[in-house]
Amino acid sequence: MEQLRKIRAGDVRTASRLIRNLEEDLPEAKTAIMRIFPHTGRAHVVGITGAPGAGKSTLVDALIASFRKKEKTVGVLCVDPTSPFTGGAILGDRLRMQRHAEDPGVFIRSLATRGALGGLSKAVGDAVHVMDVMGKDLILAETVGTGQQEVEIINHSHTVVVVLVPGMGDEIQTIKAGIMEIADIFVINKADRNGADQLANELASMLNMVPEFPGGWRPPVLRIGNCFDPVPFGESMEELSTAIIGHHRRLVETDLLGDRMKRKTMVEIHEALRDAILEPILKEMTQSGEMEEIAGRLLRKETDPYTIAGEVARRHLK
Ligand SMILES: Nc1nc2c(ncn2[C@@H]2O[C@H](COP(=O)(O)OP(=O)(O)OP(=O)(O)O)[C@@H](O)[C@H]2O)c(=O)[nH]1
Ligand SMILES: [Mg+2]
Repeated sequence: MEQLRKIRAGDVRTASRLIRNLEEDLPEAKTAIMRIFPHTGRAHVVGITGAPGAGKSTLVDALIASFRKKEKTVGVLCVDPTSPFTGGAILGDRLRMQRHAEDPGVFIRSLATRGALGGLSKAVGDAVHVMDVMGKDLILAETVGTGQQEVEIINHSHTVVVVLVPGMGDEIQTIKAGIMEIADIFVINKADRNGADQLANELASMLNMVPEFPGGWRPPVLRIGNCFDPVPFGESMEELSTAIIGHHRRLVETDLLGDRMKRKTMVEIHEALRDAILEPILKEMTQSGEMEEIAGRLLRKETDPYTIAGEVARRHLK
């Protein structure tokens, strides 16, 4: 209870410790989230995704400044699902964003887990709850965009910003593979480069094929030029932060916020079920050596994955 009180009062050390425990998947972290959960739901959660090096962290850093000017408090989660070896990049982000560290209206944490893929998305959802209860108006979650797992992470957000850069041929393919459907705002970053027009055209023709946008929100395509060109870059940041706030307003005005909340909750319940049901079974099967034995049987084609899954389900589910 003391912990909840401190977090609600915005205590950085208590919140940081809890987020670290979430990362480690400690049982006491789960208990803390159970207490916190009823007090969540106030913050506007913004997912920012895009290819490695697209400039996400640079944008997040500039967005913090822009939202602070609008007198909003900000939480930032830098999520690294790719590998345990890229910790250095996250460290770099933290250093860069350090200029905001003295500001009590800003709280920045990075997140990575060694464990199962689903574990990271779960930790992100829970860390968002912590920042929400701290009273942050906006929570920006940066994650590298690649595939399914990343979509799960991004589904913890109300607003999804997809960052693209010109001259990466496979970009559009990536978007088509699932991120397109969940993008609320497109950013063409480094738009001073060749290929920005072509990318904008491709996006426009893709959006033109959508018959109807939920809530009448057609995702805007914002072009953001060189971050080292401060004046136009600053203006673009204004535009982006205004678009983000505008999207949230639209969610509230239409019934879409309820849909997003539901999407968020569904992801959470799936993750909690996986944690409660699937993970213990996998752990037991691994520790007993059964998994190893199954792998052998599968390799020798003595059985198939569906038969195995059926047997395991019959054993564990009544
Ligand atoms: N020329 C130019 N370089 C940029 C711009 N924005 C970012 N960069 C550079 O691009 C590199 C990657 O930027 P980040 O902001 O770290 O990109 P990111 O998407 O967060 O990268 P990851 O988190 O590693 O996926 C850095 O060296 C930035 O300085 C831009 O507008 N113009
Ligand atoms: Mg980054």
